[in-house]
Amino acid sequence: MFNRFIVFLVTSFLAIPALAAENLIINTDSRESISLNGTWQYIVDPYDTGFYTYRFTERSEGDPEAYWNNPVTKHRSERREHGYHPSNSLQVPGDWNSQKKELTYYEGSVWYQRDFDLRSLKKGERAFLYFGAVNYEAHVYLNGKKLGMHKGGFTPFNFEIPKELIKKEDNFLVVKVDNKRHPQEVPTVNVDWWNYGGITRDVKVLITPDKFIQQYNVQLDPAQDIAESIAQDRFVVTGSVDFNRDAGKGSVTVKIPELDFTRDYAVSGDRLEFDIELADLELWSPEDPKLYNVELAYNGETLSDRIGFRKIETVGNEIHLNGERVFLRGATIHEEIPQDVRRAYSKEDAEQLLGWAKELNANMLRLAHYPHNEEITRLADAMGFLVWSEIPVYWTIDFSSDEVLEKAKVQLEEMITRDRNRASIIIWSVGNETPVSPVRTAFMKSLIDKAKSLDDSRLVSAALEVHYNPETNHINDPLGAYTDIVSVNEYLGWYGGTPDMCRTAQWEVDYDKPLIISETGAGAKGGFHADRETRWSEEYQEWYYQEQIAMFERMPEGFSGVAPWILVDFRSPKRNHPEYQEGWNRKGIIDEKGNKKKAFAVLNKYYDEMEAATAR
Ligand code: GCB
Repeated sequence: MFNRFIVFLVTSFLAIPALAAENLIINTDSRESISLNGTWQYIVDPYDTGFYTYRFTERSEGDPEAYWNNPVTKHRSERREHGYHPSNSLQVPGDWNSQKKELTYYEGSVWYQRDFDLRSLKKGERAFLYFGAVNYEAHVYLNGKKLGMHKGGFTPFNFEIPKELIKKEDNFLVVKVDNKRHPQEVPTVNVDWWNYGGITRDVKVLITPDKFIQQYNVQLDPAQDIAESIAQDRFVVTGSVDFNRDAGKGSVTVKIPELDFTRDYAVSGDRLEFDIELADLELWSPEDPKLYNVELAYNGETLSDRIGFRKIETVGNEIHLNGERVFLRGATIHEEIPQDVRRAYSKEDAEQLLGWAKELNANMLRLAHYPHNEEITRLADAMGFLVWSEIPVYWTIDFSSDEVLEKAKVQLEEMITRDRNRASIIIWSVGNETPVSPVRTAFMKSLIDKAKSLDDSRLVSAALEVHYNPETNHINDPLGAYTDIVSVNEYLGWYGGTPDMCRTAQWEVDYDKPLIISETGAGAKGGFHADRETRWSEEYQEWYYQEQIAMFERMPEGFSGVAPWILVDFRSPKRNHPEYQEGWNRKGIIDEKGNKKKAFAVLNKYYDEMEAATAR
């Protein structure tokens, strides 16, 4: 952590633009901040004219034609070929595709601009520009200077604003956003979802003390034997706090008011670790999603968070939550609001999506196929969902490239760092349906090792593929040797044959680990009714799930959950049947207008039965 910070200090001192993302500041809602959400102005720049000269070299800082500059025209004879204007405006957060008809299909660069005022900083205070997410590549400029660049469309990042750059009024902020897909990026060019571009999540200026808590992790100590803890009513909560720099002298006060816990910890160096012994702790679970206020006070700043305490582990081929076996009644979602055809970003959006999952009686969410916004993971904590959170290592990434691996690791670290205090998250997924080869397996193992080194308190998985065989469907992807749970996507009856094939299907797993079906699904156009053998009818999809559910009875012993693909229809440019798809992946059990298809009731009934059968 310290090294990256030093790199930034040195580079800013030498006035070289710092291009490495800085260490992430977490729990930004709890800090002093100024929201930069709202109306921004924009320029669409498909040729990157604002970035490159006509010789295709990056423009220099003061170049009046660079779109991060806004030169004042002093005389009418002066030539100007760009400018920001209120008639070209976009709302932030939000994707551009849903806001401007002419940008629906656009993939390329858009320059975003807005002004903001900032109160003068007191001695020792610092200011940071924080972005919840920008898809995909963001170059950030303030008052004509580059602050930094970030790649990765679904994770947060921040840049410190050098003091000498800050003005009280009219700070000129420009972000170049580029969502072009590339073979060497994560995800790569080929995905089954809409590539929404833009500043898709919150933007804010954070004001912090000179020395502050940058990250922390407070959770039930994963090492304790939970059955013993419950029997003895003696729980250990373990905490770590990372400061932005060497803390020098001082102390952190940790409070959990509801448990009457307050203690001061003397600090030195850039990290503090502590253990707290507690009795009368109510554990977090889907049935009782108990959250405690946890406060960390340091150097004049108090961070407060809502934290649940629970233990997740595998025991043989079972998944155990708080010492008891749990069956995952899943719902998979994309971060999309179907009726508006846009990215989800707000609390209300999260309530819509998670509300549907609750109606289904799901207890688990698979957040596909990239880290979702913090409103979703925080609401999952509050509503009691177990969560699978994933990085977009999807299908055919360039597994032979160290650079691509590095990019995936950055996203993995940003995902884990932001959300490691969320009790709901039980599984970090390092990818989806990656094609089997030694180089792929080495790449994925390296991600698993990284996830474990960052967080050894959760399970790590990846959605694997299975190839159908009339004799047995053999789950033998070598990656299964390294994941904690074996997760497979299976579409028997949709991509392979018709649903009745489930009746004779046999399943065999090479690993003595919990097995979950991380996807299963069939397409149906909402409102289209026919006999059950007619593809795209609601009756076909209903039949598909009836046969699947009957088959689940015969799954191998460690069968521990299922996540139907998908809760609601979602936009995908790959889905071009003119009558039934029209640019939508129709595997939702809810259609794009929010109507439940017939299959919804089938799954709902199955979940009610599973809940009764596995009541804890
Ligand atoms: C899959 C993918 C998912 C697709 C789905 C489909 O296996 O993981 O991203 O959208 O199949 O509908 O084909």
